[in-house]
Amino acid sequence: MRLDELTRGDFPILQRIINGHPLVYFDSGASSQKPRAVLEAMNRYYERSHANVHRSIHTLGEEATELYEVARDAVQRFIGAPSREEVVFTRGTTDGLGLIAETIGRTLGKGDEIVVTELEHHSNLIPWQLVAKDRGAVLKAVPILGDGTLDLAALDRLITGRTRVVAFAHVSNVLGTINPVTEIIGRARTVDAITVVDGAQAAPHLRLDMSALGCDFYVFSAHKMLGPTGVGVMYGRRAVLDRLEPGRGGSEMIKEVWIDHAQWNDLPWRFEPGTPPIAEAVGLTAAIEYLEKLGMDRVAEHERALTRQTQEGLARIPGVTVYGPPVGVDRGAVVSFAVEGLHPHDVAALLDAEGIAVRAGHHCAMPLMRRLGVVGTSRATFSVYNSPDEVSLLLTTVAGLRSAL
Ligand code: C6P
Repeated sequence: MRLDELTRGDFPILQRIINGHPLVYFDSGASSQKPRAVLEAMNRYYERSHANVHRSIHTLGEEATELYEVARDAVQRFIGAPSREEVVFTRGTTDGLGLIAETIGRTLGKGDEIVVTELEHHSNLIPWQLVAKDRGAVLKAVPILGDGTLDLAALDRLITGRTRVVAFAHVSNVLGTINPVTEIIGRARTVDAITVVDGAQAAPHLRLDMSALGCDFYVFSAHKMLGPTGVGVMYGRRAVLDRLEPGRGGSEMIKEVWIDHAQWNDLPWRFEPGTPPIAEAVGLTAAIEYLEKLGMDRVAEHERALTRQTQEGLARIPGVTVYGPPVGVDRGAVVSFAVEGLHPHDVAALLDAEGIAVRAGHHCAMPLMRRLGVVGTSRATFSVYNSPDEVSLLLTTVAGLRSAL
């Protein structure tokens, strides 16, 4: 059975009729839909076990803490992290990247260099701009080549003895490019730079193994991988976390506090100030269990097929441009395209009139838009519940837009 046939009935929202048409949801890259298992787990938690975590010894306090820490075990397993102490809950990818930038930022000095890439989401660019401005550090970007892949020869030139941080996306949210993570990390290692990987568009689609990747930090959001909004993960390599002062403080991230100083809590709680997103972590456990049951290799294979069908089909329509690595090069579940004569927003609006949800605009990657020479793109992104028939509908509808011009 195909994955969409297996999963579709688990997603209540997919029953919706939009503008008189059955919903075709091709915007999972912005936020995926949620299976009933996630909704029920969160509801059950609030109905039966809610209390704050790590502070109350009453039964509900213990139950909530247990459920929250079980979520950490689930994440550790899902991303192949060597230890649970390396899994820190955040509010999402942006929050995680901000936390890392603030934390590492304090260790940077004038003239230190931060290397990012031209295809970064603003969430992996602006925090570094703020840090660079604050510390007098220098921000450099690895350019992309014509096929949407990174210019690794330029990376070699940009990494110098002053490079302290190399921060880059695992998968581009616009082009779908899968960056060669281990290769980039290998080069960053030669100068002992800290590596930060934005996994927002990879975690929902690829089998992850932190031990194999060897990065210092890896961040992602639950809401793009069938989980709830408001919770994300910052994986941090223990050797690095151990030597970093917490970037943010308050609440239960301490052991002992005096007026003028404090002693930090153990990992991972040292990096989790304030009441965490507990119900959301419970929802994330359910999302991970759902994905694990399907099998991440199968998920990747299903989405790879949809991506390829979309790339090939769109490329055959006259006047349609498809961005990013060509067919045959492995990429994430993302296809950005342009329809000649139509603004990307018009494409999205016309598709919405047919019940097809795609995203259009700059996708929070303005430097990349500038590099591509466009104001924006239309973008279809896929998840486990999408089918080849839905892709066929997208293709005929886009072809119809062109011939109606
Ligand atoms: N990209 C998209 O439609 P948050 O919003 O914090 O969960 O994720 C931010 C983020 C960071 N990095 C990458 C590569 C991303 O794709 C995103 C979110 C969405 O492409 C919304 S702009």
